[in-house]
Amino acid sequence: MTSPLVLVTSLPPDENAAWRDCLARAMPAERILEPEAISDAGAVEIAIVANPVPGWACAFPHLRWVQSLWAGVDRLLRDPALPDVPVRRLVDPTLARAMAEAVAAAVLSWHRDFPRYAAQQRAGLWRQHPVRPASARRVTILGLGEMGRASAELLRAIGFPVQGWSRSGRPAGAIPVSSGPEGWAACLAEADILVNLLPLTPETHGILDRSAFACLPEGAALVNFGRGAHVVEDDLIAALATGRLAHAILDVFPEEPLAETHRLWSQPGVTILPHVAAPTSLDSAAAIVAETVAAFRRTGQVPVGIDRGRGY
Ligand code: NDP
Ligand code: OXD
Repeated sequence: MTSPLVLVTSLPPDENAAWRDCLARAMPAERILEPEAISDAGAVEIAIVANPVPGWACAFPHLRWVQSLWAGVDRLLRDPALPDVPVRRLVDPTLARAMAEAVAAAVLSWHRDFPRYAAQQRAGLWRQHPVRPASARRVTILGLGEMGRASAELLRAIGFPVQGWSRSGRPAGAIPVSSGPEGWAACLAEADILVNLLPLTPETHGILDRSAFACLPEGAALVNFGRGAHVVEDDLIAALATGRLAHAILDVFPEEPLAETHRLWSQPGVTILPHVAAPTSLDSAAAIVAETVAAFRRTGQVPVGIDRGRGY
């Protein structure tokens, strides 16, 4: 009999059960158990995780690899007790499509003045503003990975001039890509709307700070769908106060949920979303995990994980 797969999450019990059932349907030949149900923890080789509590892996001394159900693994990697085994993150075209939709919704809502009209509605004000064509609104996407590329392609199809910035500057179809410190200031200077889809790593932590905002054109908008800790909050608020930034649409925060008393809730020029840009689709994620597990069972080869040194 093969060893069980352990499912370790910090999700509410109903969400945890939904994942367990969905994974079990995708892998009928596997036993998928929560940590409490495992009698021989030493036999466990594979862990499937979603925001597990730090230290979780100490109970499983013979893990061979870890599969995250999230695309971003920053929180997982911050756990000092995480063993030195391959960590796989979720790479799922369904997730990338959902992200592209959310990015397009955010960019279009700012581009077509929806926040302004919402404010006018609250004041009972009927006033029309001139419409600018998409072709006259430049969008820069930070991070041209799975999420960034899908988003860039959709925005380009709508008619926005889109460019990207990444670590390697790897070509991304028709999207111009710059990289490194050389490309940084220039791609910000051309960002009427800046979309952040970087992973959170030691290099990108706090990357959206006062000096970054100072490079943007006056009145730019920020869409942060990456991670909250990319943004230096005091610098964001200062940039909104001076008008350098006209608006920020924020889906991610260093502490989630955002505290009820947090100042960002009532900060003028800020739209808050509760981390909903690209929710993981249980069915497609479970199918992807099932394929990886099946390949491991067939070949005995541990799958390749993310680059732990780079942090993504
Ligand atoms: P990928 O790993 O596919 O892409 C990451 C991109 O960021 C790559 O283009 C990479 O460059 C670039 N990058 C990484 N480090 C640097 C750096 N130091 N300087 C410049 N560029 C850098 O990740 P995904 O696209 O799948 O996901 C990105 C992030 O989106 C996740 O880590 C997560 O934080 C967030 N996310 C948010 C969700 C939400 O609902 N809000 C849902 C899912 C993800 P290169 O191409 O050279 O490797
Ligand atoms: C993810 C996320 O990383 O939901 O998958 O943010």
